[in-house]
Amino acid sequence: MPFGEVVIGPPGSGKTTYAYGKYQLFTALKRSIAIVNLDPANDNILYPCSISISSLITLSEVMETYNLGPNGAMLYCMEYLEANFDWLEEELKKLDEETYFVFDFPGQVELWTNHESVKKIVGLLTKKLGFRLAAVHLCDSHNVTDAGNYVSALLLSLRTMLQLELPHINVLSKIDLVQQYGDLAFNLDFYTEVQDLGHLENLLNQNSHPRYASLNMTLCSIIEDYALVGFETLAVEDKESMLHLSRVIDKATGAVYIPPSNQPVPDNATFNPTNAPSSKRPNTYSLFSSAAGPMKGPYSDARGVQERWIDAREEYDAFERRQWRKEGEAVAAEKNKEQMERNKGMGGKGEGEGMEYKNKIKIRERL
Ligand SMILES: Nc1nc2c(ncn2[C@@H]2O[C@H](COP(=O)(O)OP(=O)(O)OP(=O)(O)O)[C@@H](O)[C@H]2O)c(=O)[nH]1
Ligand SMILES: [Mg+2]
Repeated sequence: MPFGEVVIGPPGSGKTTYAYGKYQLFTALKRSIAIVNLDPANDNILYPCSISISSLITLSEVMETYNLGPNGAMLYCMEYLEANFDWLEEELKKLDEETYFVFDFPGQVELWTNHESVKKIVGLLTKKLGFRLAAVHLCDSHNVTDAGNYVSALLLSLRTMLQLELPHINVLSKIDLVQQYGDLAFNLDFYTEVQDLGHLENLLNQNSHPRYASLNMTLCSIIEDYALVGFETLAVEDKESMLHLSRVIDKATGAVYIPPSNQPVPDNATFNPTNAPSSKRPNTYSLFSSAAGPMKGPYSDARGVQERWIDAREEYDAFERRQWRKEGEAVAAEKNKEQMERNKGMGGKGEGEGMEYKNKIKIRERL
Protein backbone atom coordinates (compact mmCIF):
# COMPACT_ATOMS: atom_id res chain seq x y z
CA MET A 1 0.00 0.00 0.00
CA PRO A 2 2.24 2.82 -1.19
CA PHE A 3 1.52 6.48 -0.57
CA GLY A 4 1.26 9.03 -3.32
CA GLU A 5 -0.65 11.85 -4.95
CA VAL A 6 -2.53 12.52 -8.15
CA VAL A 7 -1.65 15.92 -9.58
CA ILE A 8 -4.53 17.55 -11.41
CA GLY A 9 -5.54 21.07 -12.46
CA PRO A 10 -6.42 23.14 -15.53
CA PRO A 11 -3.97 23.38 -18.47
CA GLY A 12 -0.81 25.30 -17.64
CA SER A 13 -1.47 25.41 -13.90
CA GLY A 14 1.98 23.94 -13.22
CA LYS A 15 1.35 20.18 -12.75
CA THR A 16 4.38 18.89 -14.62
CA THR A 17 6.69 21.53 -13.13
CA TYR A 18 5.41 20.65 -9.66
CA ALA A 19 5.93 16.90 -10.27
CA TYR A 20 9.54 17.62 -11.24
CA GLY A 21 9.96 19.90 -8.19
CA LYS A 22 8.65 17.13 -5.96
CA TYR A 23 11.08 14.70 -7.54
CA GLN A 24 13.99 17.04 -6.81
CA LEU A 25 12.83 17.72 -3.25
CA PHE A 26 12.32 14.06 -2.35
CA THR A 27 15.59 13.05 -3.96
CA ALA A 28 17.38 15.67 -1.83
CA LEU A 29 15.53 14.36 1.25
CA LYS A 30 16.59 10.80 0.31
CA ARG A 31 12.95 9.77 0.09
CA SER A 32 12.29 7.29 -2.68
CA ILE A 33 9.97 8.73 -5.36
CA ALA A 34 8.62 7.65 -8.73
CA ILE A 35 6.73 9.83 -11.18
CA VAL A 36 4.07 8.27 -13.37
CA ASN A 37 3.23 10.33 -16.42
CA LEU A 38 -0.42 9.75 -17.33
CA ASP A 39 -0.62 12.69 -19.74
CA PRO A 40 -0.57 11.25 -23.28
CA ALA A 41 0.16 14.75 -24.64
CA ASN A 42 3.38 15.11 -22.62
CA ASP A 43 5.99 15.01 -25.39
CA ASN A 44 8.82 16.66 -23.51
CA ILE A 45 8.93 15.03 -20.11
CA LEU A 46 11.02 17.19 -17.78
CA TYR A 47 11.46 14.65 -15.01
CA PRO A 48 13.00 11.18 -14.86
CA CYS A 49 9.85 9.22 -15.46
CA SER A 50 9.39 5.70 -14.03
CA ILE A 51 6.25 4.90 -16.03
CA SER A 52 4.81 6.80 -18.98
CA ILE A 53 1.45 6.34 -20.66
CA SER A 54 3.25 7.04 -23.94
CA SER A 55 4.41 3.40 -23.98
CA LEU A 56 0.70 2.46 -24.09
CA ILE A 57 -0.86 5.23 -26.16
CA THR A 58 -0.14 8.77 -27.35
CA LEU A 59 -2.47 11.64 -28.15
CA SER A 60 -1.04 12.20 -31.63
CA GLU A 61 -1.56 8.52 -32.58
CA VAL A 62 -5.21 8.66 -31.53
CA MET A 63 -5.82 11.98 -33.31
CA GLU A 64 -4.35 10.57 -36.51
CA THR A 65 -5.96 7.12 -36.39
CA TYR A 66 -9.48 8.21 -35.45
CA ASN A 67 -9.43 11.67 -36.95
CA LEU A 68 -10.26 13.25 -33.59
CA GLY A 69 -9.47 16.71 -32.20
CA PRO A 70 -7.22 17.04 -29.13
CA ASN A 71 -10.09 17.05 -26.60
CA GLY A 72 -11.86 13.99 -28.01
CA ALA A 73 -8.54 12.17 -28.38
CA MET A 74 -7.69 12.90 -24.73
CA LEU A 75 -10.98 11.37 -23.56
CA TYR A 76 -10.27 8.35 -25.77
CA CYS A 77 -6.79 7.95 -24.23
CA MET A 78 -8.18 8.00 -20.69
CA GLU A 79 -10.87 5.46 -21.60
CA TYR A 80 -8.18 3.32 -23.20
CA LEU A 81 -6.07 3.51 -20.05
CA GLU A 82 -9.08 2.52 -17.95
CA ALA A 83 -9.76 -0.46 -20.24
CA ASN A 84 -6.07 -1.44 -20.07
CA PHE A 85 -5.59 -0.84 -16.37
CA ASP A 86 -3.75 -4.17 -16.11
CA TRP A 87 -0.87 -2.54 -18.04
CA LEU A 88 -0.56 0.16 -15.39
CA GLU A 89 -0.92 -2.42 -12.62
CA GLU A 90 1.93 -4.51 -14.05
CA GLU A 91 4.18 -1.45 -14.37
CA LEU A 92 3.43 -0.26 -10.82
CA LYS A 93 4.11 -3.70 -9.37
CA LYS A 94 7.66 -3.55 -10.75
CA LEU A 95 8.42 -0.65 -8.37
CA ASP A 96 9.18 -0.80 -4.67
CA GLU A 97 6.24 -0.45 -2.24
CA GLU A 98 8.21 2.04 -0.14
CA THR A 99 8.32 4.42 -3.10
CA TYR A 100 6.20 7.57 -3.06
CA PHE A 101 4.17 7.83 -6.29
CA VAL A 102 3.30 11.05 -8.10
CA PHE A 103 0.74 10.70 -10.93
CA ASP A 104 0.95 13.56 -13.42
CA PHE A 105 -2.44 13.89 -15.16
CA PRO A 106 -3.50 15.86 -18.25
CA GLY A 107 -5.02 19.32 -17.80
CA GLN A 108 -8.42 18.80 -19.39
CA VAL A 109 -10.91 19.75 -16.70
CA GLU A 110 -13.81 17.56 -17.80
CA LEU A 111 -11.63 14.54 -17.00
CA TRP A 112 -12.26 15.12 -13.30
CA THR A 113 -15.51 17.07 -13.36
CA ASN A 114 -17.80 14.95 -15.57
CA HIS A 115 -15.99 12.14 -17.35
CA GLU A 116 -15.81 8.89 -15.40
CA SER A 117 -12.51 7.34 -16.56
CA VAL A 118 -10.10 9.24 -14.30
CA LYS A 119 -12.43 8.63 -11.34
CA LYS A 120 -12.46 4.90 -12.13
CA ILE A 121 -8.67 4.74 -12.63
CA VAL A 122 -8.14 6.48 -9.28
CA GLY A 123 -10.71 4.12 -7.71
CA LEU A 124 -8.80 1.09 -9.03
CA LEU A 125 -5.51 2.49 -7.69
CA THR A 126 -6.95 3.03 -4.21
CA LYS A 127 -9.38 0.13 -3.88
CA LYS A 128 -7.79 -2.61 -5.99
CA LEU A 129 -4.10 -1.83 -5.51
CA GLY A 130 -4.42 -0.23 -2.06
CA PHE A 131 -2.68 3.06 -2.90
CA ARG A 132 -3.15 5.78 -0.30
CA LEU A 133 -3.54 8.81 -2.49
CA ALA A 134 -4.37 12.49 -2.11
CA ALA A 135 -5.58 14.70 -4.95
CA VAL A 136 -3.41 17.79 -5.38
CA HIS A 137 -5.46 20.23 -7.42
CA LEU A 138 -3.42 23.14 -8.79
CA CYS A 139 -5.13 26.41 -9.78
CA ASP A 140 -3.07 29.29 -11.14
CA SER A 141 -3.01 32.08 -8.55
CA HIS A 142 -3.91 34.68 -11.16
CA ASN A 143 -7.48 33.53 -10.38
CA VAL A 144 -7.44 35.48 -7.11
CA THR A 145 -6.89 38.79 -8.88
CA ASP A 146 -10.36 38.69 -10.43
CA ALA A 147 -13.56 37.96 -8.48
CA GLY A 148 -15.24 36.09 -11.36
CA ASN A 149 -12.20 33.88 -11.99
CA TYR A 150 -11.92 33.22 -8.26
CA VAL A 151 -15.53 31.99 -8.05
CA SER A 152 -14.98 29.78 -11.09
CA ALA A 153 -11.81 28.33 -9.47
CA LEU A 154 -13.84 27.65 -6.32
CA LEU A 155 -16.59 25.89 -8.28
CA LEU A 156 -14.05 23.82 -10.21
CA SER A 157 -12.29 22.85 -6.98
CA LEU A 158 -15.57 21.90 -5.32
CA ARG A 159 -16.73 19.85 -8.29
CA THR A 160 -13.38 18.04 -8.41
CA MET A 161 -13.52 17.25 -4.69
CA LEU A 162 -17.00 15.79 -5.04
CA GLN A 163 -16.10 13.80 -8.14
CA LEU A 164 -12.80 12.19 -7.09
CA GLU A 165 -13.68 11.46 -3.46
CA LEU A 166 -10.04 11.49 -2.36
CA PRO A 167 -8.32 13.39 0.46
CA HIS A 168 -8.03 16.66 -1.40
CA ILE A 169 -5.69 19.64 -1.36
CA ASN A 170 -6.42 22.68 -3.50
CA VAL A 171 -3.37 24.76 -4.26
CA LEU A 172 -2.90 28.28 -5.60
CA SER A 173 0.13 27.63 -7.78
CA LYS A 174 2.69 30.21 -9.01
CA ILE A 175 2.08 32.34 -5.91
CA ASP A 176 5.45 33.99 -6.59
CA LEU A 177 3.82 35.64 -9.62
CA VAL A 178 0.66 36.88 -7.89
CA GLN A 179 2.01 40.41 -7.43
CA GLN A 180 2.67 40.66 -11.18
CA TYR A 181 -0.81 39.37 -12.02
CA GLY A 182 -2.48 42.37 -10.37
CA ASP A 183 -3.72 43.84 -7.10
CA LEU A 184 -5.74 41.77 -4.67
CA ALA A 185 -9.00 43.28 -3.42
CA PHE A 186 -8.54 41.54 -0.04
CA ASN A 187 -5.73 40.00 1.95
CA LEU A 188 -4.51 36.62 0.72
CA ASP A 189 -6.11 34.74 3.63
CA PHE A 190 -9.54 35.88 2.42
CA TYR A 191 -8.93 33.77 -0.70
CA THR A 192 -7.08 30.82 0.84
CA GLU A 193 -9.58 30.38 3.68
CA VAL A 194 -12.58 31.21 1.45
CA GLN A 195 -13.94 33.75 3.91
CA ASP A 196 -17.35 35.42 3.61
CA LEU A 197 -18.01 35.40 -0.16
CA GLY A 198 -20.72 38.03 0.32
CA HIS A 199 -17.87 40.56 0.19
CA LEU A 200 -17.38 39.67 -3.50
CA GLU A 201 -20.85 40.87 -4.45
CA ASN A 202 -19.86 44.37 -5.59
CA LEU A 203 -16.81 43.15 -7.46
CA LEU A 204 -18.77 40.43 -9.25
CA ASN A 205 -21.57 42.80 -10.21
CA GLN A 206 -19.16 45.46 -11.49
CA ASN A 207 -17.99 43.19 -14.28
CA SER A 208 -21.19 41.41 -15.24
CA HIS A 209 -24.66 42.32 -16.46
CA PRO A 210 -27.09 43.18 -13.59
CA ARG A 211 -29.32 40.24 -14.50
CA TYR A 212 -26.53 37.89 -13.39
CA ALA A 213 -26.31 39.45 -9.91
CA SER A 214 -28.50 36.88 -8.17
CA LEU A 215 -26.87 34.01 -10.14
CA ASN A 216 -23.44 35.15 -8.88
CA MET A 217 -24.56 35.18 -5.28
CA THR A 218 -26.35 31.82 -5.61
CA LEU A 219 -23.11 30.27 -6.87
CA CYS A 220 -21.28 31.79 -3.89
CA SER A 221 -23.85 30.41 -1.46
CA ILE A 222 -23.53 26.89 -2.95
CA ILE A 223 -19.77 27.04 -2.32
CA GLU A 224 -20.32 28.32 1.22
CA ASP A 225 -22.98 25.70 2.00
CA TYR A 226 -20.58 22.87 1.17
CA ALA A 227 -17.83 24.57 3.21
CA LEU A 228 -15.23 22.23 1.74
CA VAL A 229 -12.93 24.40 -0.35
CA GLY A 230 -9.75 26.04 0.94
CA PHE A 231 -6.36 26.61 -0.64
CA GLU A 232 -2.71 26.06 0.13
CA THR A 233 -0.14 28.07 -1.83
CA LEU A 234 2.85 27.00 -3.89
CA ALA A 235 5.93 28.60 -5.41
CA VAL A 236 7.62 25.60 -6.91
CA GLU A 237 11.17 26.94 -6.73
CA ASP A 238 10.86 27.88 -3.07
CA LYS A 239 12.10 25.05 -0.83
CA GLU A 240 9.99 26.09 2.18
CA SER A 241 6.87 26.30 0.08
CA MET A 242 7.45 22.80 -1.34
CA LEU A 243 8.23 21.42 2.13
CA HIS A 244 5.07 22.93 3.61
CA LEU A 245 2.89 21.48 0.85
CA SER A 246 4.55 18.08 1.22
CA ARG A 247 3.74 18.10 4.96
CA VAL A 248 0.11 18.95 4.24
CA ILE A 249 -0.12 16.12 1.72
CA ASP A 250 1.60 13.64 4.04
CA LYS A 251 -0.97 14.51 6.69
CA ALA A 252 -3.84 14.01 4.24
CA THR A 253 -2.62 10.62 3.02
CA GLY A 254 -1.58 9.44 6.49
CA ALA A 255 2.10 9.10 5.51
CA VAL A 256 2.98 11.39 8.42
CA TYR A 257 1.94 8.67 10.88
CA ILE A 258 4.32 6.08 9.44
CA PRO A 259 7.94 6.04 10.59
CA PRO A 260 10.69 5.48 8.04
CA SER A 261 11.82 1.83 8.04
CA ASN A 262 15.27 2.77 9.41
CA GLN A 263 13.98 4.79 12.39
CA PRO A 264 14.95 3.41 15.83
CA VAL A 265 12.02 2.40 18.03
CA PRO A 266 11.68 4.06 21.46
CA ASP A 267 11.79 1.69 24.48
CA ASN A 268 8.19 2.12 25.56
CA ALA A 269 6.63 1.99 22.09
CA THR A 270 4.04 -0.65 21.24
CA PHE A 271 5.59 -1.31 17.90
CA ASN A 272 6.02 -4.35 15.77
CA PRO A 273 9.33 -4.08 13.94
CA THR A 274 8.58 -6.45 11.09
CA ASN A 275 9.61 -6.10 7.52
CA ALA A 276 6.09 -5.12 6.57
CA PRO A 277 5.75 -2.20 4.15
CA SER A 278 5.75 1.18 5.84
CA SER A 279 2.04 1.83 5.31
CA LYS A 280 1.18 -1.23 7.41
CA ARG A 281 3.39 -0.41 10.39
CA PRO A 282 1.75 1.45 13.27
CA ASN A 283 3.49 4.44 14.79
CA THR A 284 1.80 4.78 18.13
CA TYR A 285 4.35 7.07 19.72
CA SER A 286 4.01 9.97 17.30
CA LEU A 287 0.38 9.60 16.32
CA PHE A 288 -1.14 12.32 18.43
CA SER A 289 1.73 14.77 18.42
CA SER A 290 1.67 14.88 14.64
CA ALA A 291 -2.06 14.42 14.09
CA ALA A 292 -3.57 16.80 16.60
CA GLY A 293 -1.30 19.83 16.25
CA PRO A 294 -1.86 22.57 13.71
CA MET A 295 0.58 22.90 10.81
CA LYS A 296 3.67 24.86 11.78
CA GLY A 297 6.60 26.40 9.97
CA PRO A 298 7.01 28.99 7.22
CA TYR A 299 4.01 29.40 4.90
CA SER A 300 1.64 27.49 7.18
CA ASP A 301 -0.23 30.79 7.54
CA ALA A 302 -1.44 32.77 4.50
CA ARG A 303 -0.27 36.00 6.19
CA GLY A 304 3.31 34.73 6.01
CA VAL A 305 2.85 33.92 2.32
CA GLN A 306 1.41 37.37 1.69
CA GLU A 307 4.38 39.00 3.42
CA ARG A 308 6.85 36.88 1.41
CA TRP A 309 5.38 37.29 -2.05
CA ILE A 310 3.30 40.49 -1.94
CA ASP A 311 3.99 42.94 0.91
CA ALA A 312 7.76 42.66 1.33
CA ARG A 313 8.83 40.68 -1.71
CA GLU A 314 11.87 42.84 -2.59
CA GLU A 315 13.28 42.65 0.93
CA TYR A 316 12.84 38.87 1.07
CA ASP A 317 14.38 38.43 -2.39
CA ALA A 318 17.39 40.53 -1.34
CA PHE A 319 17.71 38.55 1.91
CA GLU A 320 17.56 35.27 -0.03
CA ARG A 321 20.25 36.46 -2.45
CA ARG A 322 22.50 37.36 0.51
CA GLN A 323 21.90 33.93 2.04
CA TRP A 324 22.72 32.16 -1.24
CA ARG A 325 25.91 34.22 -1.59
CA LYS A 326 26.93 33.27 1.96
CA GLU A 327 26.16 29.59 1.29
CA GLY A 328 28.21 29.75 -1.93
CA GLU A 329 31.13 31.34 -0.08
CA ALA A 330 30.90 28.73 2.69
CA VAL A 331 30.96 25.89 0.14
CA ALA A 332 33.93 27.47 -1.69
CA ALA A 333 35.81 27.93 1.62
CA GLU A 334 35.11 24.30 2.56
CA LYS A 335 36.43 23.13 -0.83
CA ASN A 336 39.56 25.27 -0.44
CA LYS A 337 40.15 23.81 3.01
CA GLU A 338 39.79 20.26 1.69
CA GLN A 339 42.19 21.01 -1.16
CA MET A 340 44.78 22.44 1.27
CA GLU A 341 44.47 19.35 3.44
CA ARG A 342 44.87 17.06 0.42
CA ASN A 343 47.96 19.01 -0.60
CA LYS A 344 49.34 18.72 2.92
CA GLY A 345 48.66 15.00 2.98
CA MET A 346 50.55 14.24 -0.24
CA GLY A 347 53.49 12.08 0.74
CA GLY A 348 53.27 13.41 4.30
CA LYS A 349 54.73 16.72 3.10
CA GLY A 350 53.74 20.29 4.03
CA GLU A 351 51.75 22.61 1.84
CA GLY A 352 54.72 24.11 0.06
CA GLU A 353 56.40 20.73 -0.41
CA GLY A 354 53.17 19.29 -1.79
CA MET A 355 53.07 22.04 -4.40
CA GLU A 356 56.67 21.35 -5.24
CA TYR A 357 55.87 17.66 -5.70
CA LYS A 358 53.03 18.56 -8.06
CA ASN A 359 55.32 20.83 -10.07
CA LYS A 360 57.91 18.09 -10.32
CA ILE A 361 55.35 15.73 -11.85
CA LYS A 362 54.37 18.41 -14.34
CA ILE A 363 58.01 18.91 -15.33
CA ARG A 364 58.49 15.17 -15.82
CA GLU A 365 55.33 15.02 -17.92
CA ARG A 366 56.67 17.79 -20.11
CA LEU A 367 59.92 15.94 -20.61
N1 LIG B 1 6.88 31.47 -11.63
C1 LIG B 1 6.42 30.22 -11.60
N2 LIG B 1 6.16 29.57 -12.75
C2 LIG B 1 5.66 28.31 -12.70
C3 LIG B 1 5.42 27.65 -11.44
N3 LIG B 1 4.94 26.42 -11.71
C4 LIG B 1 4.88 26.31 -13.05
N4 LIG B 1 5.31 27.43 -13.66
C5 LIG B 1 5.38 27.70 -15.12
O1 LIG B 1 4.07 27.52 -15.66
C6 LIG B 1 4.15 27.00 -16.99
C7 LIG B 1 3.24 25.80 -17.15
O2 LIG B 1 3.73 24.77 -16.34
P1 LIG B 1 3.45 23.22 -16.63
O3 LIG B 1 4.12 22.48 -15.53
O4 LIG B 1 3.81 22.84 -18.02
O5 LIG B 1 1.89 23.15 -16.47
P2 LIG B 1 0.93 21.89 -16.64
O6 LIG B 1 -0.16 22.07 -15.65
O7 LIG B 1 1.72 20.63 -16.55
O8 LIG B 1 0.40 22.10 -18.11
P3 LIG B 1 -0.40 21.04 -19.01
O9 LIG B 1 0.28 19.72 -18.88
O10 LIG B 1 -0.31 21.63 -20.38
O11 LIG B 1 -1.82 21.02 -18.51
C8 LIG B 1 5.62 26.69 -17.24
O12 LIG B 1 6.17 27.75 -18.00
C9 LIG B 1 6.23 26.68 -15.86
O13 LIG B 1 7.59 27.10 -15.85
C10 LIG B 1 5.70 28.39 -10.22
O14 LIG B 1 5.52 27.93 -9.09
N5 LIG B 1 6.20 29.65 -10.37
MG1 LIG C 1 1.79 18.88 -17.82
